[in-house]
Amino acid sequence: MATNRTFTMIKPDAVRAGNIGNILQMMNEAGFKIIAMKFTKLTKEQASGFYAVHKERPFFGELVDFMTSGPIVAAILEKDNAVADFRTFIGATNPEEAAEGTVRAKYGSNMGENAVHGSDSDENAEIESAYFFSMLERF
Ligand code: FUP
Repeated sequence: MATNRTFTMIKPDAVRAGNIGNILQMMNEAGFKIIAMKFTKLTKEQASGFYAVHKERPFFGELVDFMTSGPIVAAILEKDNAVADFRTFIGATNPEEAAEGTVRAKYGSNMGENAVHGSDSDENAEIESAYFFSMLERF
């Protein structure tokens, strides 16, 4: 069963480049409704915890350094088939392989600095949402 919510972050590269507004507008136009939102900066500990699944990968240190290099926007989004539709909407992890018109094709720079995060399963969408937002912060 596909749930109707996913979790996203606008990553430090996109925030630094001034693209928060453009990306939120794209999300809005694609039919994603904001349920919760936070502008914050991850600590090393928080970024390491969020990406714990990758901790043995060679790029882990670089990933944590990048994700803590500046503020991010975290949000929970709602739409039918949210997880799969949002993955299509943001495009492939590597912006060079991302389909034209996707967020990563437009605003991503490379495999690491790829502008946005999107949950890869319903289960992870809830785990990642709970990492940032209590039930009282969800509307
Ligand atoms: P995605 O689900 O598209 O965010 O991609 P992954 O979960 O595979 O990777 C999480 C993050 O790790 C990516 F956003 C970027 C980073 N990454 C690298 O820097 N190098 C890699 O080879 C793979 C991922």
